Amino acid sequence: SKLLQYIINAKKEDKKLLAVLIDPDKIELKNISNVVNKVNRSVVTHIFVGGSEVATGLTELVVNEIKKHTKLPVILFPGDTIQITNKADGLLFLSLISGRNAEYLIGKHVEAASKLSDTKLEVIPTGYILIENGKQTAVERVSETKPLQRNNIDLIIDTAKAGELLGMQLIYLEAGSGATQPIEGSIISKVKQHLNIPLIVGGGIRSKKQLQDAYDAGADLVVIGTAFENDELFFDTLS
Ligand code: 1GP
Repeated sequence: SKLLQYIINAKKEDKKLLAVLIDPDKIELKNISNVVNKVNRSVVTHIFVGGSEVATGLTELVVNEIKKHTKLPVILFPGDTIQITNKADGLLFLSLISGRNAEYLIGKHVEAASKLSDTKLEVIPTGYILIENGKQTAVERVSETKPLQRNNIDLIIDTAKAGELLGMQLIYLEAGSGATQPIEGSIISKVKQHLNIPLIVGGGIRSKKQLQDAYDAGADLVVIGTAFENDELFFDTLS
């Protein structure tokens, strides 16, 4: 459990972690070396790979290419079982616990089980909580679930707590890729107060200030996709 232990240790030492999310659907293979080199010389600590809708086999090609150019850990953040590849180092085994679609709570996991036991991937059980941010996100559409309302803080806290009690090792608060507004600091800090496991936050973070706000509120690891897709120099502005 090397990857998970690293995240737990970072949390203990209050060392903040930053993941870039690479969507295999939105990157060209020939651009990967260039993009990954920019990531390598930045403060980014992890590379997440995944998307809501990715063609069969594409994730493997993309991960293979990324691995050629970096020593950073590459962790799958899959929207579906076809995105599983043993070319990565680990996988967030996501249960969409904000929703009530059995497929995304346990169904896909059953489908993936034998495939996963044939790989050396470090599998990290993760409670994935989608929070409403003003517009419909891909996760909501693909999973056919409703996000939690951001003013229903008690429900958000209880959902995170239940995830921890079920044995999940990480909680991921998600506003959705390309969200208009990231998850508010007040939500992050309240969830954090009730949680013993590390907290991941992502969706709609597009500035250094928004990143810092998420860390200050208690995020242990922040995920950024869109801001880097739109501006490959984005991470250069952080230090
Ligand atoms: C999406 O949380 C990640 O799953 C990242 O979102 O693309 O908005 O940075 P953005």
